[in-house]
Amino acid sequence: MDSVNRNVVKKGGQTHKDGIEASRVIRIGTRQSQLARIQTNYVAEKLKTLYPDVHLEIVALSTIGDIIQDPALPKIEVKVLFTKDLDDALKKNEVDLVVHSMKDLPTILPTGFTIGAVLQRENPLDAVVLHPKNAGLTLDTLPSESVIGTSSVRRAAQLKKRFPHLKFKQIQGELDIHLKNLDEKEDYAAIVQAVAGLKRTGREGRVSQILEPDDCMYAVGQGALAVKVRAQDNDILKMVSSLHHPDTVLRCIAERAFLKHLEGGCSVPVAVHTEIKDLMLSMTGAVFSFDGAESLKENMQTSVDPGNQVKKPADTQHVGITARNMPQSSQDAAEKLGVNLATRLLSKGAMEIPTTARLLNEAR
Ligand code: DPM
Repeated sequence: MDSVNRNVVKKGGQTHKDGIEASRVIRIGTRQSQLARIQTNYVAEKLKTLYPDVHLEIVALSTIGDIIQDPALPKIEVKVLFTKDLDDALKKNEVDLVVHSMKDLPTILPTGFTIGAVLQRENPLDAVVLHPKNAGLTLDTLPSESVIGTSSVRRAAQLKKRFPHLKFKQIQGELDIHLKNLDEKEDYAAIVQAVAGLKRTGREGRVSQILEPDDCMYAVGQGALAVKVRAQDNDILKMVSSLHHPDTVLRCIAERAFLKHLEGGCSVPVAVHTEIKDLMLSMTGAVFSFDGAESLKENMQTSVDPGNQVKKPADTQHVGITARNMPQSSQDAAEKLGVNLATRLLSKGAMEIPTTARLLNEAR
């Protein structure tokens, strides 16, 4: 357990301006992985700057998901494994907040929890990381039959279609393991990972090519950090809400609403692209067959006003996110956009896209 703030704990009874007792110790739970620890430290540092009097502690837990890494498990189940032990700790008041990559959080959170903060999104795109021997090449110029490693069916589906001369193979484990296997073995010509994770772990230098949305659209929530808290813990909710990045909140609400609505109707790879410009939230959403041969893609827009003064504080959750300090109307509009886009894809036949060929290696 490392302590982020070793300031002397003040005597009880003294209340911070945001309702947190100065004597209260705030515990932040994290998984043991390198990315999880870096992301947790980042959030802890932000909180420390905003609330210098509050005593923060980081509690690192190993989770079942860190131990069992079965690539055959559908991603949604993996998400549950990855978060179960931390959820127990949060429920039992052993920790007060948990930092997650937004894209690893299920669209329906376990009862009693909410996402109390969504931090400014890092670059949400995916990047190619080359085996050192291929330096200077791109997915276009890699020789025919080169093997690309990825554990994401979303990436494989899109890239198979776009780069038919390449082969795609499923890889297991986490970012550090992927990179180690890439460099130390001769199995893969390259791997594809989120720019955000590479940047945060100080590996931006390994990015050789950033994939634009025409080549590969990103996963729902990719690049954003989410702070999960107990839905009833008003003091903590109020404290972390100052971390909300309004544009990211609205984009994530739209993306999560889109995914949640699709999950009810079909189970194929899903990808998105969202943007807020001139008070318009624009969203492109797509579904793919596992081999990428079939796909459906649509765009819709809605007007939002993320910076607008809060006339009516939002009192409901939007796809698991609580942002009372942001206008309810914009959050409602973002959620509606996601649902409407999913409905349109379902009406255009998203349900008919084959869900067979689940295993990447069989898909070609
Ligand atoms: C989810 C996926 C992956 C992670 C599936 C997808 C990628 C699989 C992998 C839901 N979670 O993207 O289609 O490469 O292991 C994950 C990463 C990050 C958060 C690593 C990555 C960092 C970036 C971020 C694993 N979760 O995608 O390269 O904060 O979004």
